[in-house]
Amino acid sequence: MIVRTYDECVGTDRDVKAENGNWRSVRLSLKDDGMGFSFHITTIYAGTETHIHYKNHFETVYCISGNGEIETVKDGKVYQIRPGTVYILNENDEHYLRGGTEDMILACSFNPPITGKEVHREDGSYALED
Ligand code: 9YT
Repeated sequence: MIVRTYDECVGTDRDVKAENGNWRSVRLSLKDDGMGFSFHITTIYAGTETHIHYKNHFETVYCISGNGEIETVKDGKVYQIRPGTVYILNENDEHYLRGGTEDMILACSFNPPITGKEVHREDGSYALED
């Protein structure tokens, strides 16, 4: 069994901040744990907008606290995100993720798992490992 805490991950390689300052993500579990998914606690800062298109990954996201919204690009639909909301990107949905009036804390799971070396690309995706 593997046990680690959020506080242990803060300030390590697992603690990743977006170059544009829009978000911070603490990756509690990565590919090398061998679970088939990765698990992250992500903070989306209030008032920010991030274009995301995980073409190579499925992601499920649960809102723990704060508020924000997600807009799907293909149809322009806007969904409010509040504590208790889950959104499931089962179609690799391209979207805009917006922080609301306060920072939003999200629990995120990726399949396939993130390795920890990915960089958010121009097109909003992460590459698959070679
Ligand atoms: C909400 C969301 O898409 N989170 C993604 C996690 C974060 N960008 C990361 O850990 O790379």
